[in-house]
Amino acid sequence: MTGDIPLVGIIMGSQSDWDTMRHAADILDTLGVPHEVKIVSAHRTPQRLYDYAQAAKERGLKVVVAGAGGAAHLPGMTAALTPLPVLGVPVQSKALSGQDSLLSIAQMPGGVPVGTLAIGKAGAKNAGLLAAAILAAFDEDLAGRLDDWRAEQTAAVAEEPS
Ligand code: RP5
Repeated sequence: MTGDIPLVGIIMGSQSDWDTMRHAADILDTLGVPHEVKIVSAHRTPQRLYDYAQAAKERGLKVVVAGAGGAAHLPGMTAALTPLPVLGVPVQSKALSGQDSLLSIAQMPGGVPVGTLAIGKAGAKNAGLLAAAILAAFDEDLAGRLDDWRAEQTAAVAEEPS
């Protein structure tokens, strides 16, 4: 679903974040939610960040999913520059296993919210699901696909371990 006009922008601080952030893209693909994927670093490409965040709403995006690791300023800076909801994914860092990323993203000052997910793959997957749920509030077809996905997940849980 990267060909259609994107509703969700997935951004990440580095190529090295893609192994984590691909899980947000995968779930949006599964649910048929048009999205785009970009590398936008708060530290290495600050002008790209400004340009992306300031144009995001005007371009038709509805939700931004931002993943970063370490001193993870990308989600917070994005939230400061766009009125769109921003979902932050703490990428698991090498030095501190993502605790640094988590606290950098979660501990925003009051007034500039970032919806912070779990560290790593689970957080990226849930960010995709949460972005879809936000859009589904205004899209009955998508709401149906999300219900179906959740029902399949429930049906796939065995009652006993094999
Ligand atoms: C952050 O620094 C990125 O989000 C990434 O998680 C981390 C390390 O980046 P690389 O040195 O691997 O490019 O900005």
